[in-house]
Amino acid sequence: FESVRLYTNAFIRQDEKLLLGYKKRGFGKDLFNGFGGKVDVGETPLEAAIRELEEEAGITAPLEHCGTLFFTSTDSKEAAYIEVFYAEQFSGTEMRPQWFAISSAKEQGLDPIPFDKMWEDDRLWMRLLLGGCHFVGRVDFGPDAHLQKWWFGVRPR
Ligand code: 6U4
Ligand code: NA
Ligand code: NA
Repeated sequence: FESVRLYTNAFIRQDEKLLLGYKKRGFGKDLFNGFGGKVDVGETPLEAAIRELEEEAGITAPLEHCGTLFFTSTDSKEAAYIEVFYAEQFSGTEMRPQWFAISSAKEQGLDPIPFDKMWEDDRLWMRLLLGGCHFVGRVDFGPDAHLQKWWFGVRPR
């Protein structure tokens, strides 16, 4: 890669439910994901995470930093450095966001987390996030955004 771009990604959990949004355009189109985007000049990752959560989901939440991811891709000269945040409460209205069941036991008839409609790496680290770990990971993507290699380090939160 020739350059690195800094992003945020924020996940809201309530008991056994996880809030995700369906991306309608741009990078990651047609995938479910947490809420986030590019960190603007003069912003900290936490400030950007709070702003993007407001812009994309219409909610505010006491976000806590829970991990760091680094992605490279053979399809791009730009690597992605993503600060991941989570919260267990939020306020505000929800519109595009959708709840999914965390445990295999389906909660209130919700669908399970749609890993087949998410970035391929999410299944690697979501269990760390939901399991209470602080994590750092690097994922290298090959052609067509398929996983090639990954490395993860974890510690308790
Ligand atoms: P614009 O429209 O330029 O303002 P912005 O909302 O700033 O866009 P966007 O939507 O391109 O940025 O951000 C990409 C989002 O996708 C960030 O939340 C990071 C996330 N993301 C990128 N690669 C990912 C991957 N491999 N796995 C993952 N999330 C990824 O889980
Ligand atoms: Na975004
Ligand atoms: Na943005």
